[in-house]
Amino acid sequence: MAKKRALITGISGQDGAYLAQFLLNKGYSVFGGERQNASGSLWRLKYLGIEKKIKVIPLELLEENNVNDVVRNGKFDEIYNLAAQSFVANSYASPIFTSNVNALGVTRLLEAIRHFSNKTKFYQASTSEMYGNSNIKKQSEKTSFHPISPYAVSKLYAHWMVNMYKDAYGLFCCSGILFNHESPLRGDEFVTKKIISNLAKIKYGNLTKMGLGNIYSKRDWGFSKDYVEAMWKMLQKKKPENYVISSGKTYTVKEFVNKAAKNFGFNLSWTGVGLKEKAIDLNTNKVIISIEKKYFRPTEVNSLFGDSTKAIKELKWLPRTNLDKLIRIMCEYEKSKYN
Ligand code: NAP
Ligand code: G4F
Repeated sequence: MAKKRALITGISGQDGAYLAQFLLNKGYSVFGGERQNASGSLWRLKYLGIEKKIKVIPLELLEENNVNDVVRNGKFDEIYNLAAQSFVANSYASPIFTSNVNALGVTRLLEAIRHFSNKTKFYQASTSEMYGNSNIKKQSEKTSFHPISPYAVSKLYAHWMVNMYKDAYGLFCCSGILFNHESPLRGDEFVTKKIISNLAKIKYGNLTKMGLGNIYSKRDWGFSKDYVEAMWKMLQKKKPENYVISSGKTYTVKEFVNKAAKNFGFNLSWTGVGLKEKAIDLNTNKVIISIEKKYFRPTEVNSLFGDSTKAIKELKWLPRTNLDKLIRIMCEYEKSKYN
């Protein structure tokens, strides 16, 4: 039987790398879309030892003709749209670019599928950020959306477009509403990676301290490698449906810092409030974390806490890696850079 053909947009990103690895193990031919003016690095694919197994093709979501050509010529069985301007904090400075890629980029892909490849199944990377500050304690597929950043608004547009193309044109398209997921391959700007890589630099390198923003926001953090499996499972269902994918546990950023610091042998003591709050390492009596205004956002999602009951039941999917284990994996990776 011919190998299934999958296109992953955003192949250079965290999830792109783990999903590519997962699909190769399933026997797929994997094509990866890389944008023009890309960061130029496929280091994540190299780290996983799969860069030679992926057929990388130029794919810029801002370019309608490029999107049409790739979809028309690719004859893909499945397309996973992971490409996005994915950093919430940056979306306030670049709301138009963020919308063009994250919102209209998805319409370009859906239109291309509708016109040139309407049997291709489509996965869209939706996000828990779409819930905003929900008054529902645990967010599920039934919880209503109140996006509060340009990023979240752009993603909700895409989410509803996917629903619309499914209903109006009968395309097999669906969205995974994924809560935060992390790994050693996470971008340096995201808080988990920032905390762990900076703790490593403080312990083994030349950094003396790091600044953070709102350490009281809560996130439901899981492991990217577990979450990409759910994306694939969604496209193997008979009918397309949306699913929440989360760990079902929530922690503050401060709790994350405390757990990560223990992995490096720091003995943290917190003092002060607001912008005066800081963490001292009692081993050295030095301040290693301070709070800095520049890291606060104009609007903040205070708490995310996911309910994946539907995915657990219908996809037989489980979050296998708890936060302590995830932090251990990420810390070991950073420590290995200094050995
Ligand atoms: P990521 O590491 O930031 O990767 C984003 C990818 O999109 C990169 O490959 C990037 O290319 C590419 N890209 C950006 N603009 C593009 C454009 N105009 N045309 C084509 N490609 C473009 O993100 P991730 O953590 O893997 O997340 C994957 C997807 O899931 C994203 O859509 C994100 O919004 C969504 N999501 C993530 C999480 C999470 O916690 N990780 C949770 C929910 C949803 P460059 O390398 O060139 O920048
Ligand atoms: O790691 P973050 O930047 O992730 P955020 O904003 O939750 O978004 C991530 O998860 C979403 C799913 O919910 C994805 F859709 C999105 O693409 C991305 O992957 O920030 C997490 C929390 C925020 O509350 C932020 O205000 O950490 C807080 N924070 C505190 N200090 C900080 C910092 N965030 C960053 N990036 N840097 C800080 O210094």
